[in-house]
Amino acid sequence: MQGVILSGVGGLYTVRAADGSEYPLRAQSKLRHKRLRPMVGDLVEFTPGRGEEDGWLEAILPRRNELVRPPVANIDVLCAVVAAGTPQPDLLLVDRLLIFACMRGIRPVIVVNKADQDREAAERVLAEYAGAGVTRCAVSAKTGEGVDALREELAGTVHALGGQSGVGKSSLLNALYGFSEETGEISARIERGRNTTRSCSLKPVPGGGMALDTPGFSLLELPLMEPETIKDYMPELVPYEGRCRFIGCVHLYEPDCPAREAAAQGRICPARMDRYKTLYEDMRTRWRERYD
Ligand SMILES: Nc1nc2c(ncn2[C@@H]2O[C@H](COP(=O)(O)OP(=O)(O)OP(=O)(O)O)[C@@H](O)[C@H]2O)c(=O)[nH]1
Ligand SMILES: [Mg+2]
Ligand SMILES: [Zn+2]
Repeated sequence: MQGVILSGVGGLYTVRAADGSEYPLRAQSKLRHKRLRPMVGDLVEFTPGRGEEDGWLEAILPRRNELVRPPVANIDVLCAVVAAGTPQPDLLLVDRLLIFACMRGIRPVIVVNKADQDREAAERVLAEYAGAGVTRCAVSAKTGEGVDALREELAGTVHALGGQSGVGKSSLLNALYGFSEETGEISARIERGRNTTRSCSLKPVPGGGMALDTPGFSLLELPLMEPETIKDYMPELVPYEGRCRFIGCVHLYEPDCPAREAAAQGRICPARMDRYKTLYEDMRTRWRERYD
């Protein structure tokens, strides 16, 4: 039979078959010998057991993508969540999440939550990403505004919410699906942070998709890569490939660069270009120091 791993705790995996039934399974020793570690989100082949623990997980089908923290495979959509009010949006984190999603073949969606707090701020953030080739939603987990549209956008996909602490990721899961995630103020979270489990699970949601149920996905830094490749994951810059005076132009320092011109004229969002520069320079430093 085939199914998807919803969760795994202490070597016992819960696998959901196409008909919605769930099975507790352990990994067959041949998987363990091959050092194949099943992950939440894996599509697997298995033989169900009769009792609680005598079913076996036999094969892991090829992964489309995998995240490390949280450890999960085959994500379709990554929502980069920010707040229109507090905390102040960290758009550099949003940019990192978008680039990361693009690298991994995951569809990014920008969600500006807490639109009830500051509608204009919400619109400003959405406007910055007009050219970024992403779906953009303004929502409020509190009032429910925009929540139906977001649910429709995510229907039928395996999705995860990422973003700073306090932007309302858990509140959104609750508003979208009636989950009962813990939400709260920063102080309470730090208190709890000490023994928060690192595990995550997938929860089937109405509409056929699954949501990643986790404290949240935050990306402190991009995976190490050649700095020149970052531009390939910025949809605003892709059309300029090969149109600059210099081959391999990174659109930051070179003369006769139509992408820079576009940013100067506001056809590419200048603030996003500035953040691209920050990401590029950070990566250049990391790339130079990669063997230290
Ligand atoms: N005004 C307003 N407040 C909200 C909204 N969504 C969440 N909040 C509040 O923001 C705070 C943080 O919400 P959480 O859902 O815990 O945030 P989180 O992103 O899950 O935070 P971490 O779990 O720490 O990553 C809570 O006090 C929520 O009540 C919203 O749409 N509007
Ligand atoms: Mg949370
Ligand atoms: Zn250029």
